Amino acid sequence: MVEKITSSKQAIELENKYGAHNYHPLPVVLSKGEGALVWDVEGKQYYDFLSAYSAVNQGHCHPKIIGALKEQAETITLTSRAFYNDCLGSYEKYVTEYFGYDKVLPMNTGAEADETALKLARRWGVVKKGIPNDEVKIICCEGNFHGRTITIVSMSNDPDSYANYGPLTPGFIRIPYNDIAALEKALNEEGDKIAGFLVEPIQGEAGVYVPDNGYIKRAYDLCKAKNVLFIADEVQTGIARTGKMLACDHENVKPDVLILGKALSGGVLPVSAVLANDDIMLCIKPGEHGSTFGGFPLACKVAIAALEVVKEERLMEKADHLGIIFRKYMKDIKSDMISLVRGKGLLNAIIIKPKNGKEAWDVCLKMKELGVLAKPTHGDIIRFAPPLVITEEQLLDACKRIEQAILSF
Ligand code: IF1
Repeated sequence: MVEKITSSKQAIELENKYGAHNYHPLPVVLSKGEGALVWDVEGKQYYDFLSAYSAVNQGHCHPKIIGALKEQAETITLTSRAFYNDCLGSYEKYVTEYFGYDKVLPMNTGAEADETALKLARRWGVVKKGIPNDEVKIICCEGNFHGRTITIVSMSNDPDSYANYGPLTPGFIRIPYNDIAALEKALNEEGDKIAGFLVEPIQGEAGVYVPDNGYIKRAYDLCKAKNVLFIADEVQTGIARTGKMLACDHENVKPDVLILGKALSGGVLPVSAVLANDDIMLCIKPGEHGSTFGGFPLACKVAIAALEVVKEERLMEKADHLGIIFRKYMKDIKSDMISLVRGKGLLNAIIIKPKNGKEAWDVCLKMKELGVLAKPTHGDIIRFAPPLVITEEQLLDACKRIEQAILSF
């Protein structure tokens, strides 16, 4: 029997009883969304300041994206890649022109796209750079978050991600983030064996950790000098979130391998992608990689609509403009609980100094009460990333509520 949900309490109890306990959500049960707003089962309205970890940049249930979904859903949804379909080619042309690459490899989740990029880099390392198979290395960063598969958690230094999931995948060199000297050292020591450097231009999970100006560009240049692929995980930072189309655009760096996910579908379907030029992408040949759903007709139509919305509604400019307003507002709040405000565009975080035993989690509960949803991370950081379609008026109203929550302690 399918139970009908009539209260938040009931929904939470069901999830607790029948779902794996791999999450610890804020106690709010959402049942509807529109633009920057969401509503819970009881009908209470909130500003969504998480946007499903930046997947819903275009806003909840964007009519254009949902329109594309509906129309395609009634035509054909999935063909597999055993046959051609009449959506994939147009999408591939659109997305490669949009981001300026020769080719795209479509996948579904961010983790799959990261896995794909790792496979592609290893393959390129063997085939093009001449590294012996089984000796290829990839550099990653401390504090990284690239997803949850075994190979990806093998890069992580967060025990929550990797502990007791062994044996882990070898072949990674982990260096401190935002540390050019460490990258240079690793490249000098083992450059001949290194195929790629995988990096988030801003570290999301690490608490919206923004590297020093120039880090990305200098890292890119170092990679070029050693014939190492610069691989950018823009799953969270890409698609207008930080005020540019890609976070790498802030430093005019064009990654050799670009990883996108989340907002590529506006949060409507799991749609991810790896983009690269022919020299790299054609290292993978028929039968050597893929996925049942990757590039399915529904995803293609939804992703095109989602990318069109970003340009039509000038979401880059909006994120840039509103981000400046948001950070200034947060910095001006007179509370010793806010020890730092950081971010770019509408990907921001504040660091909370606990007060009277109250920490970031308590602040989030109070904000929830006052109609703003955000999630704490690492105990003392709150991430703020509303849908980019939020209006200035809505943003200021939300800022007031955030201020009120913080001042209540
Ligand atoms: C969860 C964090 C955010 C990502 C980057 C790949 C992926 C992600 C840069 C994988 C996913 C998520 C997943 C989500 C929590 C979340 C997150 F706090 F854990 F780190 F956003 F900040 N690359 N990020 O941020 O994408 O396979 O999930 O589609 O619940 O695990 P995915």
